[in-house]
Amino acid sequence: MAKYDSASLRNVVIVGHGGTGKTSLCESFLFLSGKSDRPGRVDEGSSSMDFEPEEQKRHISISTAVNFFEWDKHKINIMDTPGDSNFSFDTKNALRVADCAVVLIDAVSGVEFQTIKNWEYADAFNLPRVIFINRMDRERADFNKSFESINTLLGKKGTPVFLPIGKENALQGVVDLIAMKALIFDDQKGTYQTTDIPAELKEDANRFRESMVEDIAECDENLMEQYLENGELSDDDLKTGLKKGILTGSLYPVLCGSSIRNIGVTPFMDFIVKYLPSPMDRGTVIGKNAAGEAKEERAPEETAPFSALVFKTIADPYAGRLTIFRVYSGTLTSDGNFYNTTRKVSERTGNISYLEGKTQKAAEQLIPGDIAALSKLKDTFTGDTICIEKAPVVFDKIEVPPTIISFAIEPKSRGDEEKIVSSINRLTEEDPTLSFHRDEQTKEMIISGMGQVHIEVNMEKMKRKFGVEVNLKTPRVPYKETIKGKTNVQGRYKKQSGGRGQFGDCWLDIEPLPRGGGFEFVDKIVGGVIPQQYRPAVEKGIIEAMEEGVVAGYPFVDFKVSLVDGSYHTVDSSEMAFKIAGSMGFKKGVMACQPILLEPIVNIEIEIPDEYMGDVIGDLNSRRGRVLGMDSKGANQIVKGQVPLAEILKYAPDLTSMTSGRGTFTYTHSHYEEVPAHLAEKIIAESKKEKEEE
Ligand SMILES: Nc1nc2c(ncn2[C@@H]2O[C@H](COP(=O)(O)OP(=O)(O)OP(=O)(O)O)[C@@H](O)[C@H]2O)c(=O)[nH]1
Ligand SMILES: [Mg+2]
Repeated sequence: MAKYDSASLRNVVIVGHGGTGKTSLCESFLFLSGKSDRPGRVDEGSSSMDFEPEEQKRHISISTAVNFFEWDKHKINIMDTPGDSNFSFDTKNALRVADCAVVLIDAVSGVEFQTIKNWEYADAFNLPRVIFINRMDRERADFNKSFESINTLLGKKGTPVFLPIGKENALQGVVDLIAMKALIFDDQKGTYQTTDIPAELKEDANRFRESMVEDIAECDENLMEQYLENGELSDDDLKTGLKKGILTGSLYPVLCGSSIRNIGVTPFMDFIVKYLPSPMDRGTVIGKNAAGEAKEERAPEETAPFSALVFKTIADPYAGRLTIFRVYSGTLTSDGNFYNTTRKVSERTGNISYLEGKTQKAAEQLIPGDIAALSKLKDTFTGDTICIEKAPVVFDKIEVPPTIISFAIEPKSRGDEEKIVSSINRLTEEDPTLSFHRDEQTKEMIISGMGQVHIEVNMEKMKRKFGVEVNLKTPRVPYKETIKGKTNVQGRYKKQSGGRGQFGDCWLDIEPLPRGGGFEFVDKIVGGVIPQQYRPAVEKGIIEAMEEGVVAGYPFVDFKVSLVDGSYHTVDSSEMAFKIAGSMGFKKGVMACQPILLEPIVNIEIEIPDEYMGDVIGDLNSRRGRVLGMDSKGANQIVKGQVPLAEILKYAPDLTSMTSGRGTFTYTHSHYEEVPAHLAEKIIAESKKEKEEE
């Protein structure tokens, strides 16, 4: 491999809605640059970028794959991201470390919702972008319509620099509006002939060329002056203006082609080299110092202290952990140490490699801006900043989003519980959006994540990598029980059998506490009607009994018990006897206090485009939810409300179908409320049935 400097490096992330051809475009790059001898096919499971079995089975990408190719004396690092929103965390991390994004749009569907989301993420990083309208060879491909959707749905004016020649099956090539030439592709190998623009496209080409020149001129005052004077720009000015416009985000060039047929791809590779920014063009980045102030500057120079951000981790049960990072400054050699500022630990560097899809290629020394991997690190994970200890810096990482769906998992084989815990820990190393806990109340093992597909994919991975199989179930709702009324009740336990008997007797005042009040016990015994040593036993008895309430066996909360009176026997009384008396008093007493079921209520925030407001609010009402407020965020609306947890266990897929995938939501536990009577009956009946089955 040739040696490169930072100016001849490109870090390109490929994003777009699912199925727009991102992986196929990467395959085309690899094939046309000579890196692979035939283009891998997603549909045949032969793609080197979709190499995980879970990807090959579904024919979608579920994880960012990193590779590189060499083109025209440049090294182009490519990051092929998943289009599915279940795996957005990976996509965001790749956007975070890239120097530019290729945004893919399908020529039939135009801009789709996940493309809008990715566009918004890219906005947050001020990432230069180029748009590629792909799949121009498909039936009903429509360049103009797709181009217009950029304006209407992304709210940005795209600047065409390629126009298609022909479409659908008759797609022949592209008009290059910079050279004002037609590129006709006569085989599937990416080679083309340069000809004059066909007569029937001349008018369009002239019109689009003019608007392209105008857009470029608008990026720079000097260019604008020249343009106004001459009505054109010189070739050099046009090219430097285009590059600058892309870098500053004032211009979004639009190209087109077909990744499967390798049409328009080779000139796109030329375009990447000529016009997309290098790490040098992107310049100095700013990180935080030890005090958390954003003051540490790092330039993409070899002499600068080494700094890099980890944006992905691959956990392989055999090869160990692979930690993938992007260098921001300085270099790293394999024979030293580095410092992890996020976790404040030093680690040995070990082997450095470049990623080539599934495999790696050894790398000796890294240049500023490069993307590479370290193997078998112990303490370094996604989001960590690594650097040299003498020049610490912390770069902002992508925060792990809150999970939105949970399942209870049950091992298929008995005794696999422990293996599940250790396997999931390994999976979460690779994917921190997966989370696991054991519910204290329901005793279930709960796995949570970003969507059903996300959980399913991870359970498949667990089976493949660690040999553990599980069943997924809807998790139980952690209902609780409480009382609405008061009572004064006696708990009396008396047993006489031959020798020493058992005797405990207590009088309890039972009353409700406000929601969230928990349990309170007050000892109001005066004098010695129950000796001091037995009174705590009454409380213990109640605490044990309240674990399983009288309504449907759920834990009892929000009530107060005062021990007000009682009696004892000098021989027969014992702690045990008073414990039983307390428990008996509790059970009898709460039955007389209108016991009820409580259910968890969550705070929910739903982000949706305006047009879905009516549907989403109507649906929330039908789930017994209430809207508490609304807000706007960019072009979207945010609905804030509260809803019973039981009603949103499967909200993620429902919201997706209600909003064509454009809605997102988060929720957090808020408080408990009484379950409406008609629903309580059902819950009680179900719990009874379960008990009988046990
Ligand atoms: N006709 C046509 N089909 C294409 C083209 N590019 C990709 N496809 C097909 O479109 C489907 C999706 O392609 P992928 O490359 O997997 O798309 P992707 O954007 O990587 O999809 P995700 O990874 O799921 O987000 C596959 O069936 C491809 O064969 C193209 O240029 N023309
Ligand atoms: Mg893909």
